[in-house]
Amino acid sequence: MTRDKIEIITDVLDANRVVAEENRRILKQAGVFAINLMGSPGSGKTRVLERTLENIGNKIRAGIIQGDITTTLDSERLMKFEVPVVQINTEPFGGDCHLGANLVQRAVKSMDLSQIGLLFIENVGNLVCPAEFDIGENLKMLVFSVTEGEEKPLKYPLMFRECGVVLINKIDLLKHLNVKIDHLTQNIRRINPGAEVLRLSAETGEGVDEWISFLKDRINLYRAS
Ligand SMILES: Nc1nc2c(ncn2[C@@H]2O[C@H](COP(=O)(O)OP(=O)(O)OP(=O)(O)O)[C@@H](O)[C@H]2O)c(=O)[nH]1
Ligand SMILES: [Mg+2]
Repeated sequence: MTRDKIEIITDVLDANRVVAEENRRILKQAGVFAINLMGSPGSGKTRVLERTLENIGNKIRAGIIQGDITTTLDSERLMKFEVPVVQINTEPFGGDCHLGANLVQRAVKSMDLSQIGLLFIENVGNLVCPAEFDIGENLKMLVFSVTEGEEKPLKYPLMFRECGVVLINKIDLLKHLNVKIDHLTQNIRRINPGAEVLRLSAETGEGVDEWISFLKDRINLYRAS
């Protein structure tokens, strides 16, 4: 057999992308819709997961991969739900501030994918680095809390540009802040006009129905594709 093209993996992002594509294939074969859940430390990613698992109903079976530099604290919070949870700690592998496709693949391969239809991968809390790394997800999602300030989409554009959906979280706190949610939304749209922008409070439950309905629509679209 002759080949007219030799593929050269030139950098770490290239190498990561190859493994990410493999992850996407593995997940597609199993019919699993995967979400890369990103956001600053404390923006409410795990709280949103808790709310989602409480409200998603029993037709969609979820699984979770939890990414943290260290500790299993977030996984422990999710143990009350009857869903498979796999923890990745990056500290033994250099303490990266983001998940890479390799580690995600190891976690994915340790799960019984036939038991789930939806996989949340909570990335390490960080508004910058995780946006650079494809991990094989079908949707990149940002949980951004109003306490972070309305100018952040302009200062940290890559994360906002990459995400298909932005959940503006902690809206229950708006009354205590000098943050205009419409201005924040405009800033998100300036950076990424195509992103779905939803508002919610994972604490009070306001806006959760709209989020669940968006999520179910996206899962159905994926299944039909
Ligand atoms: N008032 C209010 N507090 C919230 C809301 N969502 C999350 N919190 C609180 O914010 C804090 C951080 O929430 P987490 O869910 O741990 O945040 P995280 O993004 O998972 O944090 P890391 O995994 O460490 O990056 C907790 O004390 C939550 O109870 C919300 O909608 N409103
Ligand atoms: Mg968390």
